[in-house]
Amino acid sequence: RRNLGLLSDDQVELAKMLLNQGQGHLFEHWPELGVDDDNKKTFFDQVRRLHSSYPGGLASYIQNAKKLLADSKAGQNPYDGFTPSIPSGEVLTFGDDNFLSFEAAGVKEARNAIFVLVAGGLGERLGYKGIKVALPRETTTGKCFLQHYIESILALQEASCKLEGECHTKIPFVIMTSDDTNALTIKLLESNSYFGMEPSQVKILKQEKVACLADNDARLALDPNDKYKIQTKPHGHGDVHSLLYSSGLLEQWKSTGRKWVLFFQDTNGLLFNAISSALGVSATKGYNVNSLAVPRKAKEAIGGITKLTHVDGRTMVINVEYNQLDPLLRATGHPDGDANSETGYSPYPGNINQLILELGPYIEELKKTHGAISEFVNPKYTDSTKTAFKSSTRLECMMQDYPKTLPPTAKVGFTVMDTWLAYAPVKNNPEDAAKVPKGNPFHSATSGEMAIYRANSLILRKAGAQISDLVISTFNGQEVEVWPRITWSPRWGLTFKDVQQKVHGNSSVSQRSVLVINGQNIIIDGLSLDGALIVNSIDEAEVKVTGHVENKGWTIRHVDHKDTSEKEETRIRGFKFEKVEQLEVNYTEPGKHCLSS
Ligand code: UGB
Repeated sequence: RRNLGLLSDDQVELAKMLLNQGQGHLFEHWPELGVDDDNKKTFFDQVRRLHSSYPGGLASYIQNAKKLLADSKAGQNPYDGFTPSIPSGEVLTFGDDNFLSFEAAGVKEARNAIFVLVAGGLGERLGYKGIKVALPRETTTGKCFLQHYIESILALQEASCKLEGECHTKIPFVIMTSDDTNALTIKLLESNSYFGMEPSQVKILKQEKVACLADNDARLALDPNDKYKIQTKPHGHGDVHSLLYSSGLLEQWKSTGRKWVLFFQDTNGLLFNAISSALGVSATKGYNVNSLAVPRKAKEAIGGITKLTHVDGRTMVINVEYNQLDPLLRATGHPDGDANSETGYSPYPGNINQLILELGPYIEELKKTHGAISEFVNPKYTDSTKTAFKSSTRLECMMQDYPKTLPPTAKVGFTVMDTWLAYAPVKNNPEDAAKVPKGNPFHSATSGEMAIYRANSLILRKAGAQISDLVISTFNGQEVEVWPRITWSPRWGLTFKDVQQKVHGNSSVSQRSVLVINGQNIIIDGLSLDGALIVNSIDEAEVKVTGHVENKGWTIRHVDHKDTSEKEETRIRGFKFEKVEQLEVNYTEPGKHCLSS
């Protein structure tokens, strides 16, 4: 009350709302008018931000928190009343006729797509200091994840438009950032001319953090270092839905005929191998929601896609997060919990958090929910009385929980792909990765890069080329398969059909080789490679790569992750290339060329 004279009308309203929600402690320490007045005003700036960025405002946040904290204290299981069972979905086999026809359908649809990258996470598990999308996807070319994603979207745009004849569609690309990643993401884009994308195609939506909760009464926590600031933490990737809703972009896109929104995560270097076919599945099957999945090893830190049937008859196909799947199974008559079946995999496909939503029904749903996603709270209690927390907590939400509010008539499906083709995220630091149980994926920078070479080698093999077998090596304590280091630009091998048309069966690549294909019209026909070969060409050139290329190539040097003389990007993968000898050719003139030695 003593400070009322300081506050504007809307600040008074915010203060009243906080007091009504039992938040008087936030003001208890405030001195009289005239002392710390600027800090008090800044406090309300923050309150206003927290209030406006949450669907329903801060009062809703506090009420939701009270309910979820009470449920948590009572040990209430969020899946009470639900029985899990194995769902059925579309299972694709790479390279067969079914796969090729879904891929073709997906490329056709791509001109109606919008891509949304959720990149607000700091990647605490990886422990990397920078933003994760700036990490190299592989170190043969050194291209970062963001560059690869943008080049892949542009390649899809071009291929999709070609099918249409003349078409000038620019596929929109949204990046959700947070205070932790926003400035660095913008800097990465700006200092690289948006990696060839038109800046107007890119929309950045920054998520706000949410207020921390100090106790079971949902009293907001003050920052321990600043008593005029509420402590905040990330709310999770589920924020992407409310941000898209409030941005007004969805309606704009609908009015220009767009049909699909594709969500994806920050460090999956294989994802675009799977995008076209998965989009084809959505379009062909008419799915309102399509989640991409891969076979999952029990206990792997990815959610399991599960069919849930409630005692009241409701059913839904939804991701059950990895820490909840085991208790849910145990509580419903599966004494082994999250265990592998005789196939060696969990019967619940692994969610890789690539969602394809049909835009029209998505907008209709968001009109109802305003993008609010079912939340959860995960307090760490000091003891079994569950009366106090070890540190403040907050509500969280996940983007894959979007289908939870959908009506039973919604068409919710999923598409399972081979892991080698579609999923190799970079999430774990070297120490944690080395401790992963044998047989489970490391999800580290080491395995993420090696997975690119394995996938490209297997794709070329499937196209008929002879690719030498892998060798096994250990980097940063992780035993990984090392295949020939083959990479290509997305415009060269966007789909399997593209690769089939550009690689002829009479070609071979030895295990120690490096092959970089950088240009659209490069045909590998009768090449026998034993060493390092880099082929660059402009679009107007048509290059036939043939003959025997042999040189000393690149060797792989081990790097210890504790070796601080190396760059962090190198240390976390545990190896680097020593470029001993290579053949690099550049075709800069239009017309037909032949590399033959
Ligand atoms: N992210 C944000 O943009 N904002 C946030 O506040 C938090 C994250 P994590 P997680 O595919 O491997 C997910 O931390 O949440 C972005 C699925 O829930 O890497 O542990 C962040 O930048 C799980 O079901 O993953 O697990 C990143 O791009 C499983 O699918 C993305 O959200 C798992 O991913 C994911 O954040 C997986």
